[in-house]
Order: sequence, then structure tokens, then C-alpha cells
Amino acid sequence: MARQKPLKLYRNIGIIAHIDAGKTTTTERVLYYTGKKHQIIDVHDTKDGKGSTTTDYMEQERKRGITIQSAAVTAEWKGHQINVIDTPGHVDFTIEVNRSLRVLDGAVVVFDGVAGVEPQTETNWRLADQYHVPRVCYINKMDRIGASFAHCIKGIRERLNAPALLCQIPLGSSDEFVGMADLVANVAYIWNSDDKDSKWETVSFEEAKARLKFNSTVDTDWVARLPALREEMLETALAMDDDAFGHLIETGEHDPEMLKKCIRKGCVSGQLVPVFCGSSYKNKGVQQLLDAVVDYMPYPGENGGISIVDEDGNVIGEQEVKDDAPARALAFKVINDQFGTLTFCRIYSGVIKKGDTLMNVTRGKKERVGRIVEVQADHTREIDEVRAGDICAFVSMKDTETGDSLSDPAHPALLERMRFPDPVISVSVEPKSRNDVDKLSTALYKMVKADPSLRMEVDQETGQTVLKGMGELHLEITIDRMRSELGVEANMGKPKVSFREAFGQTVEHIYTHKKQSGGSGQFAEVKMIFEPGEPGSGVVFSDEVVGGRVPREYIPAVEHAIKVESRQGQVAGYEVVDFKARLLDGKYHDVDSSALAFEIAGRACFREAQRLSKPKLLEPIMSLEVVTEATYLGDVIGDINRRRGQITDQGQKGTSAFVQGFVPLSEMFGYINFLRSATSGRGNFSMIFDHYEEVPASMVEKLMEKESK
Ligand SMILES: Nc1nc2c(ncn2[C@@H]2O[C@H](COP(=O)(O)OP(=O)(O)OP(=O)(O)O)[C@@H](O)[C@H]2O)c(=O)[nH]1
Ligand SMILES: [Mg+2]
Repeated sequence: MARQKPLKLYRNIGIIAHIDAGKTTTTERVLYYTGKKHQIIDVHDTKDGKGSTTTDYMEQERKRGITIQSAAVTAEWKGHQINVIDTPGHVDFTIEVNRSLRVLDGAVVVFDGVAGVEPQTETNWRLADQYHVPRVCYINKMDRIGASFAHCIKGIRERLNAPALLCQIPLGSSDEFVGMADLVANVAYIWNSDDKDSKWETVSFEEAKARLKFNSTVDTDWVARLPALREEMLETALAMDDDAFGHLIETGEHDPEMLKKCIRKGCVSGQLVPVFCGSSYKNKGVQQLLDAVVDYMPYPGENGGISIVDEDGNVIGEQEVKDDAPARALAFKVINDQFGTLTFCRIYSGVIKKGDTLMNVTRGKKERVGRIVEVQADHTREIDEVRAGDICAFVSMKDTETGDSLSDPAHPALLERMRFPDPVISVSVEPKSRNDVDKLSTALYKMVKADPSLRMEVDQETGQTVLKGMGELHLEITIDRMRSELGVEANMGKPKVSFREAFGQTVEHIYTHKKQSGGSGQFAEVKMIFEPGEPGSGVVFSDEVVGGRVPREYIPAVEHAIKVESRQGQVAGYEVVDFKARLLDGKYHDVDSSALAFEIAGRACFREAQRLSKPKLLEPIMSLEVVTEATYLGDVIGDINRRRGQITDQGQKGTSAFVQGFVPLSEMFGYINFLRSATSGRGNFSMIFDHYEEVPASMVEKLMEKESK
């Protein structure tokens, strides 16, 4: 079968933002206006069980009115196929944004018109930077009291450091919000009702100025400045093309098609970030936003292909996005439920048909493509083939995990890998009933396989199963989903911080393992240097033995010993991170040496060396932002200081006050309760993992005592 739609008519986009900015509400409008859906469900209605939005269909999402998993939907707009992924804004589910951005070609970043740039907007923005994803901004909720376009733009320019290009200007705000001026088309759109089917009127700037009378002088001023703002936009946009810019300067004129081309060029290359506005809830601006997606967001491959890497992650080539090439795909999400496994993939090149065999290059295993489905939130539709640029799911793949590369077995290639965040918090998990012990570990294994930001471990001392994740909500939801999706009930212990350990200084150490009991003995000696590494450098082992003083065959045993032993450090049994272990020298015995003897020597050498290195205990430090009324700010700041926090900024945000800073996670459990009572319920906070820092020596004992309770 030939390609149904040219690649140029595809858009794969993500909707990303801080929690509650209105991503799901906007996605719901996209489905309605593109004719995919005949009614709109609002997020806040879903709690009463009246139905659910298309993308927040999971039980836990409906109950809480938040998005937890990213969900994909497809819509048609002006002859284009738009694949949209609605992502969660809550920090605990960042992995969902991470993996979506990895495979998408563009993103619509949604802002709450009152709050402007919020912490998770910043985190998601940085992720999009990392993956070079072109963006447009959509200032939503312009109908809310306190909405300020100027405040949002300031945040986009200053906090996100983004080259914002104002393509629209709101007409009014809060209950006076009636539409927007389109600086590109040089006209204004005015709605006279909030109804989802109401049409807008298109008028000139002069008419808009004559007709609209606002109570707010700020809003009136925006309308007065429209011609000047348009000039500014023209100059910035046309500067993307020397000829077009020269023509504008000489004649004061421009070609409207050329203008759109320039904005598109700037947007796709990341030199410009076009800005739009509206109120999804009041049904204003979503159709215009869809036009912007078609006009300015890249089609698959327009922004370059996908990097091909070697086993160490070094880029060794690029695969263009086209059908006429070996099949190459990246698995970005795996869902396991009672019905089986769905492996979501983005196809970068080639054509993959039902019944084909692919190579999982990451794991060196072949996978058969049984069935292929197109996913619409919680529905699937069978299809026969997929092509470059498509996003689909393969049914019942066996070994493929998130981040794996699949390719034509005759032309294997590894695609650039995804990076996953480290979990910072852990809980012990126990089955509710004794009979469920086996069922629990199988279920946990499935949850961990589906979510790369979750880890499962068995505590070597207590035998307890420990689940690690991004935050309290993440772990709670995981346990709850295990109940609703896999039918396994479990109890969760108190959440604990994932501390870490590190070498305090470089240590050289020799350990001799010698045992003579009866028959054959054991003998191994290792001389090693342990050096603390940069944060994030991981555990590196280097074999520097010369002259066979430790025979080749025993070296892997020493390396293995270090990897295993470093999982439980000498300060308090936490994982030891970021160090280099250099095996310099050693001794062996022809008869008594063995891999086991060298492993024992390696482990003991590590333990003694870490103890001698003045080891450090590290704790996760969170970046915190609290938004509340100015009167409560003093109390909030005092409390942050008491929690060993450090204030980095404070000020005014719209009508509210805010404070930002760093606080150790171990001091932050149950913070929501404090904030509620300290601010009479008028405070909000968000907290994101920032970095690990050494626990002050005076605190180590106190913290460990608290932990063991
Ligand atoms: N006034 C107003 N409220 C809105 C608008 N858009 C969304 N909301 C409301 O804001 C709340 C959050 O909306 P969602 O669409 O769930 O936000 P989200 O960005 O998907 O949130 P998460 O997925 O949980 O991060 C809901 O109560 C919406 O009804 C808007 O344009 N104006
Ligand atoms: Mg949502």
C-alpha cells in the first residue's frame, strides 16, 4: 500500500505545561473542533462520574481531576493529520513528558494566564531544549480574574529565556476577555458568546479599538498599541530571511505568505517561539491555535532526522525520516495490563508491516510484529502497516522495553537513547494478604517495566520489597493502579528519602583474601584506587593491571564485586554513587586463586576503602516554589528556614506573592498540611528534584535516627 498522506501533512505534537494549566481542556477542544468528538467533557466534571475527557480516562485520573499518563489522540485539521499527546503537568509524572518529547516533532506549551511561568513549565521547557523540540506558547485562561498577558510574556522571556514572537494579543482579560488580535493576519477576532459553537467576527484593528471599551487601562493600552506591535513582529519575523527583511526596510511592504514562511523557519529552528492566547474553557482561540500548529510546527523530519549512536552513546550518523530506507523505530512506552502488552513506537524510517520481524538492537533480540494498532486514548484500531513519521503500538512484543531501538534485522542501528530521572523517594511494599506474595512481585515487576522512573529493590538486610519513585503521589498511584489494573492489593510503608553515599576523598587500598581450611585454600590480593567523580558520572571501573599480575579471567569478578558492593555503602547502607574504581595491581596463586576469591577480595577492598575515605551522605535537594497571599509570606519563609531551606527569590506574581528556594526533601514530608493551615488554604506549592548535596556532619545521626523509625 502506498503512503496515504504526504509526510508534509503530518504534525506530531505534545501539549506540555505545569499542572492545571489546561492541557487536557485544550485537547478536549481540539477533538471537538476537528470533528472527532461531538461533545465536550470538562475535567472538573469527571470527579462526579459524569463521564471522562478523552485523554484522562484512567480511574485515578478521573477521581483526582489530573492527568497521570500521557495519552495520544489523532485529529484532522485543514487536510493535515495532527497527532496530539496530552501529557501530565504534575512533577511526579515527568517521565511521561520526557518520553513524549523524545519522539514528538513539536510542542504546544500551555500557560495559565494568571500564574504565568510555573516551576514545571521550566522543567518541561528545559526537557524540550534537550531534545531540540520546536515550541509555540499558548497563554490559556485569559478569562480568569487576574490574567495578565504582560506577566506571562515577561516570564517566557526572562525565566525561560525564550525568543518570544507575539503573534496574537488578547482583547481584554478576565470577564472582559472577548477574543484576540492576530498580528500576522492584521485582523482581530471577537466572540460574542462563550458557547462552544459560537463563531467569531473578524474586524480591523481600528474597528476593534473603536468598539471595545475595557475597565482595565492595561487591556485598553494593548489594543491601542496593536499597529506598533505588528510592526515589531514583522521586523523580528522577516529577519529570518535577508531578502524579505531588505524588502521590508526599503518599501515597508511584505508578502503575507513569505511572512508565514519566516515564522515557520524561525519556529522550526528554535530561533523564534510564536505566542498565542485564548481561553480553552470559554471556547476561544483553539481553532486559531490549530492553524498555528499547521502553519508553524514542523512535519516529521523537517527539523532533521534521528541520531544513530554507538554502544557508548556517541553519535555516529543520522537517519533521515523517509519511507525509502531500512525500518527504524524507537519504543517510548510499554503498557502491561490484563489484555497483554502494548509497545508504543515512533517510526523514524522505512515501512513496517504486520508479520514482519524486527531486531531489538538494544537487547540483541528478534521481535515479531504480530499486530499493529493506532491508539486513540483508551481505544485501539488495527492497522496493517506503519511508515516513517507514524506513532503506533505493537501488540505482544516480548523483550522490548522503553527506550529500545527496533530496526530492520539486515540494517541494525541504535537510536539516540532516552534519559530517565532518578527516583528520590522510597516506600516499603507488602501484600495485603499473605497469599499474594508472588502475585505482588509479578505485579510490581510489570509496573516497573512500564515506568522507567520507578525502581524495585529487595532490602538485603530486612528482606523487604522497596519501591522507589519520583514522589509520594507517584508511589501512591502506582500501588492504586496495581489494585485496579492487575487486581493485587498492597500496603505501603512510610515514604522515605533515597539518600546516597559518596567517597569523601581518593583512597589507595590493598586487600588480601587468604583462607586455609583443610583442603584447597583461597587466595586473592587486589590493590585499588577509589576516586570521587563528578555528580552524575556513575560508577566507572578501570582495569590498569599490567603484566598479568591479576589474570584476565579474574578481572570481571573484581568489577562485579565493586558494582554489587557499592549498592550498600558504609555510612548507612545507601547506594554509593559517582566514583572511579581503578584496579592497579594484585597477586594470585596458581592453585588457590579463583573468581570467587577475587570477588571476595574486591568487595572487602571496597568496604574498607570507602570507610577510610571520610565518606559522605548525600540527600536530595528540592527546588521549591510557594505561591500565596502576601500576608502569609513571612510565616512561609520562616518555616522554610527551619526546614534547613535556603531562599533564592521572592516577589510578586500577579495578585499573589511567591517565594522560591532549595529545601532538603527529608524535611518536606506532609508539607501540604503545614501550608494549608499556615495560609488558611490560600497557598500552593510545587517541588521538583534539583540535585544531591552532602548532609552536614551534625545532621547525619539525627537524620538516620528519623529514618529508622
Ligand atoms: N477559567 C478557566 N479555567 C480553565 C481553562 N482551561 C482549563 N481550565 C480549568 O483548569 C482546571 C485544570 O484543567 P486541565 O485541563 O485538567 O489542566 P491540565 O493542564 O490538563 O492539568 P494536568 O494534566 O493535571 O497537569 C480545570 O478545572 C479546567 O476546567 C480556561 O481557559 N479558563
Ligand atoms: Mg491534563
